[in-house]
Amino acid sequence: MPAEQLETGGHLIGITGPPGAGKSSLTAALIQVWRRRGLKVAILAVDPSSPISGGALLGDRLRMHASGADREVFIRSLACRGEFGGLSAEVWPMSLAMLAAFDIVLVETVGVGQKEIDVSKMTDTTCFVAQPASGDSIQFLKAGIMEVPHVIVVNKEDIGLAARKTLSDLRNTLGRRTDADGWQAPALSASAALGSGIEPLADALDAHRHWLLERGQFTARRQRCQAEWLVKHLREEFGRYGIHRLGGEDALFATLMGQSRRRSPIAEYEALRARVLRQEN
Ligand SMILES: Nc1nc2c(ncn2[C@@H]2O[C@H](COP(=O)(O)OP(=O)(O)O)[C@@H](O)[C@H]2O)c(=O)[nH]1
Ligand SMILES: [Mg+2]
Repeated sequence: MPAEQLETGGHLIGITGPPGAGKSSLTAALIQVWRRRGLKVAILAVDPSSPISGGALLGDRLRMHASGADREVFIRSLACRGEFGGLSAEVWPMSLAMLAAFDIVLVETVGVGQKEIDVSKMTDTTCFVAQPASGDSIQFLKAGIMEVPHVIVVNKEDIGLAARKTLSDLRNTLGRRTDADGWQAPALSASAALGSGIEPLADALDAHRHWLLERGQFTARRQRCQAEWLVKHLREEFGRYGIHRLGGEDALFATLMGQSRRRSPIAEYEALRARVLRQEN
């Protein structure tokens, strides 16, 4: 077991993609795989189109698949969106806190373009669910509007040709591109309806986590997420003025990344907040 794994605990995963691509369906299918592997799973569904029914839908799917109530699976539908460039500022510390009790915390968000950036900056691993025959995601990738996710999955492979074509288009677009860490995102095919391709999807998500752990980049990634969150949250509360008071965004980011002692995001936020307020007096 890589040394980092002991201190970092669970896996924080973001699943995003256009409405109707099958994020909730794939999540329900993934839960079955993870439960078979003996993992405790928490799901936070952030769906602005149907904050309540989104979660209820997922709950229904689960009841369809799982027999009886499962105490090791936690599902919440969150109606918090907007203040944080898409995602509510609370989602990240909440999901991080949940990692103490669950092996996997998955955040489902709707995204069709720039919005994915939010969740990709909050999670260890980001999974993008592509809709067959929709060229949007490919255009966003090509234009560099969308950050390359860590895992791409074309859902609904049961519909055949259109799904295969989207998969090959995506693979061509991705080519040998890697993210800033050097990870090359795999593009997979699955069907939540048939339950096909779900094990490989779970494996690909886990492979990215292991890849980060083996390179000692896992903790650094978490730290980067925390720094992004702190800076964004501070900017939201105090505006550019507040960030300026703390030495400017670049310097603040560098300081936060350089810290060896890690505090919880809330404790860190309170400390920074106190510094801004002290200076204002
Ligand atoms: N044919 C087919 N339909 C699917 C599949 N997965 C989901 N769907 C359907 O696609 C629609 C949207 O699914 P949902 O999981 O709610 O998508 P979300 O909005 O991305 O969470 C629903 O009507 C699902 O039944 C699949 O693998 N194959
Ligand atoms: Mg959904």
